Amino acid sequence: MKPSPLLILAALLVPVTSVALAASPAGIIKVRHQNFEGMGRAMKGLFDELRKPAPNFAVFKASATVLANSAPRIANHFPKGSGPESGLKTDALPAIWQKPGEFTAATNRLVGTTQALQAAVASGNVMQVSKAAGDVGGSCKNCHDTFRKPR
Ligand code: ASC
Repeated sequence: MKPSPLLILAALLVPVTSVALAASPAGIIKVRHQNFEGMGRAMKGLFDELRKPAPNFAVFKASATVLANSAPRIANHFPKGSGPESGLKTDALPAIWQKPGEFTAATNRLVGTTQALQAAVASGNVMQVSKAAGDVGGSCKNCHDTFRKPR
């Protein structure tokens, strides 16, 4: 059966609209929320597992992988124009753009602690995982304290 011209047009428009959405402030904010929400779920999975008497290292590994893959993306998640001035719903504070050096230092700290978490998981030692997970949480908080609207 020959696809209808309308179907062909719709198929052609999907990538065009996706690219436009990704480049718009709304698309940027959506993608960064997804990244942070994924990190939040990974943190919950990690700490829930740490509370168990015999933690499963496969869960640690999955959480650490999400965190280490997601953290470096933050550097690209706050282009100019994607803050509160966009008029969109965001907890991002203007400090992100006013103190770019401090913001980069805070995101780099998170990247470092997530890599240390991966190393701790690889060590097979629960105490090391616990310590490294606390350091990741500290890096989240460090950034939220200055760069996210208080909740
Ligand atoms: C988490 C999570 C955060 C941080 C933060 C640390 O598990 O979702 O946003 O840790 O609460 O203070």
